[in-house]
Amino acid sequence: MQFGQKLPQDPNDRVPPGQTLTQGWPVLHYGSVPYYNDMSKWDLRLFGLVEEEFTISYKDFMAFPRKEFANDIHCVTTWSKLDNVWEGIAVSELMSKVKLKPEATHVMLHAEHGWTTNLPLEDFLLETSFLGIRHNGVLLTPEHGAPVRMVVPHLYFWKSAKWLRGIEFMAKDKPGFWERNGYHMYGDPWKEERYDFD
Ligand SMILES: Nc1nc2c(c(=O)[nH]1)N[C@H]1C(S)=C(S)[C@@H](COP(=O)(O)O)O[C@H]1N2
Ligand SMILES: [Mo]
Repeated sequence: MQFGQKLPQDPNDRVPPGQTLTQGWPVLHYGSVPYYNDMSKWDLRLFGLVEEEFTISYKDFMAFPRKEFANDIHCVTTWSKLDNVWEGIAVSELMSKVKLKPEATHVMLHAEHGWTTNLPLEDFLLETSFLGIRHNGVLLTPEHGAPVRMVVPHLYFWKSAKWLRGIEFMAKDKPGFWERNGYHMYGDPWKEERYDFD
């Protein structure tokens, strides 16, 4: 078991300001859930500021080595869920397939149906960020992002794109879907970086 985040002993120290604990796992997203019936049409694309684009098939993606990750997740709508145990693919595993151009500083995650979210490259590359496949022993359901979702537990959970299909490397920060609609560009739950309406 790898504890990526350093989780304090006292559960109260694990709940950011303005958050309330939930035992369940709410489903939240914009638009409809994609249900896949032909995985030969699925791929994951690494593009933008890379020396050579890399597209991986479902079969090859699922053959990547997996690891266990444990974390707490914090949704901007104020629920937090502690002690999640995931099986996923380390970002470093994926990144061993591409060479980044030196100008790359930010990442745009592209999900099914064109939904996007942005984050700094540094945050994407953290050892605690990963591509999640199983949650608490169960394969991700379509509602929670199957076959694979991004998990970036140190930021509000909207940065954890469900139904991930592409990772774009960029030379500057650009707003994704919710960020264009008033959500914070970074989204640190400990600083309550929820919305940024100006
Ligand atoms: N593709 C996609 N991913 C998404 C979203 C979305 O609308 N589309 N919503 C985000 C938001 S706002 C949250 S809180 C989490 C919710 O994940 P869950 O439904 O598994 O709890 O997914 C995030 N990832
Ligand atoms: Mo959210």
